Amino acid sequence: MSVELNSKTAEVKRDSCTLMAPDDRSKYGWLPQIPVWWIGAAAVCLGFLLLLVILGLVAQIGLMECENLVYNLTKDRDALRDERDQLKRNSSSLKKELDVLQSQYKAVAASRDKLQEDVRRLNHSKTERICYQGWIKFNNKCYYASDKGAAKTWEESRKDCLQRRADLVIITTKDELVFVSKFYSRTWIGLSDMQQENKWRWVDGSDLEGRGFWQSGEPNNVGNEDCVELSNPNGEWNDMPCENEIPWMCED
Ligand SMILES: [Ca+2]
Ligand SMILES: [Ca+2]
Ligand SMILES: [Ca+2]
Repeated sequence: MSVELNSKTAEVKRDSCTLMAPDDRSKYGWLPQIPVWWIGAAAVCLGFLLLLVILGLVAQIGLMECENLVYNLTKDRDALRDERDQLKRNSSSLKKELDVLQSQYKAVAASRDKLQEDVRRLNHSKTERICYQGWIKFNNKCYYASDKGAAKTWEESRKDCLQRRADLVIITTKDELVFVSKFYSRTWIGLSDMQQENKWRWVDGSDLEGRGFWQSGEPNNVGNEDCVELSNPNGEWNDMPCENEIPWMCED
């Protein structure tokens, strides 16, 4: 259909409006009439294709990311394996070092034990007393018993001991009492109350502690008895005049 428009009269000449036959349409360049449903279907297809393309792209990107992830994981796994192998090697090396250290420790401990034993022996030999000739050793102390037949006052007896760089014996134990009593039936010991009556003091200046080993009824100070003898049969003590002359015993 064509329409002629007169601009002057603004009228449309209906006569000029004629319908063209279908065969004439191609002659004038007209496209065939496209059904609406076909356009819709094409749009749906295009949309579907577009969706497929997008999905394909997404899948491609996802695949690449997966590949990257697998690559990174494989790399990390290989690194961890290397680290594990290195740790194994380190562990083996440390175990060897530990064995060496344990062996060295045993050797040092054995050496220490030997040294301790040597020190013990040295200390023992250092403290072990050696007595002069003529002296008797008892409980690591040295004793000198006066010569047979010799007898002196208490003061002279003490003087003899001092000249021997010793002093009259000090009895501190029952064992020592028994040991000293074996030599003579009567023996001066280093105990007296000559400075103060009934205050018994040893020659080293110490006071008599405890009850001592007095015979029954002693000390009785009969006739001013200020010096102590040890007398048999059981070696117990008796005070008697210091001027009496009997054997004596020195202790160093
Ligand atoms: Ca003693
Ligand atoms: Ca007395
Ligand atoms: Ca007496």
